[in-house]
Amino acid sequence: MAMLSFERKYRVRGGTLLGGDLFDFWVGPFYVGFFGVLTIFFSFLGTALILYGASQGPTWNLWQINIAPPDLKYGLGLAPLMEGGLWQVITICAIGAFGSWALREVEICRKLGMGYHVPFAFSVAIFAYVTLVVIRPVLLGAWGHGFPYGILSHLDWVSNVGYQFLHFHYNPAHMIAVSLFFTTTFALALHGSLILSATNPGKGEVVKSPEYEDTFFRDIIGYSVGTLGIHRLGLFLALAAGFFSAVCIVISGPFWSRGWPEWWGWWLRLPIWS
Ligand code: UQ2
Repeated sequence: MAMLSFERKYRVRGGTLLGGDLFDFWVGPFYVGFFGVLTIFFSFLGTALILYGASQGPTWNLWQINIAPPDLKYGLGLAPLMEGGLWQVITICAIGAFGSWALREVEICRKLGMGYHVPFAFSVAIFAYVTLVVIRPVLLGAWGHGFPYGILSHLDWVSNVGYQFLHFHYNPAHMIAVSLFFTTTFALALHGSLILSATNPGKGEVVKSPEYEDTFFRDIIGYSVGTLGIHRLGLFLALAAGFFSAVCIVISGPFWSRGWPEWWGWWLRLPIWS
């Protein structure tokens, strides 16, 4: 594998959290590390178990393959392998793989003396997943509340859980999460188009400086958030979207068990209307 001219310079020893120098090496372009080994272990085991589960199921149709969580009757206990136990072990593998990947990112950040923004951002995505398959099921008292691993089956789960609360769009945290997702795409559209407009000039034209980017937005709306600011804003919006997604599902059941439209009763009962 070809090495980029600057790559060798950054292949420094140390920064590891675990394993010392033992796994402190690269394979081709990839840093390994203790958590690289752990990521490989959990991903291979988890994938093998998914394939085994599929082989015991009724179909090889990619859309219909399903690894279901245990029945509610098993509560927070272990279930037999073919009755949700596979789902439990696969969930452990998934969390192990995601967590190891995040810690491998941390080790690379430490090697390079960079901030921990990337592993922090990834951790918010892991948090959203863990909320679905661990935190909420534990709060509700059964692993059976986790979502099934399958393309169509997980869509059915989302639909069923949504209808259980009559109309999920009335969930205030869901409203905030959706708004943040849209605002994220809006911010990236603004940023991506602005950068291309400045740095991808036509033939014979010169690349424009960030001052042009600032000036465009000051001309049109009187304000520029700045070249660093737009990236802070983007990270904030995206992480807040993931965070409120986790909030909107964890409050559904553990903290509110009626229809979400009913939650707005407090608004209708405000004394100012009478
Ligand atoms: C900006 C700026 C950038 C940008 C963008 C803006 C030079 C290259 C997109 C404009 C963004 C603003 C005004 C914030 C909009 C607010 C929300 C909530 C979407 O000023 O600095 O850097 O890419």
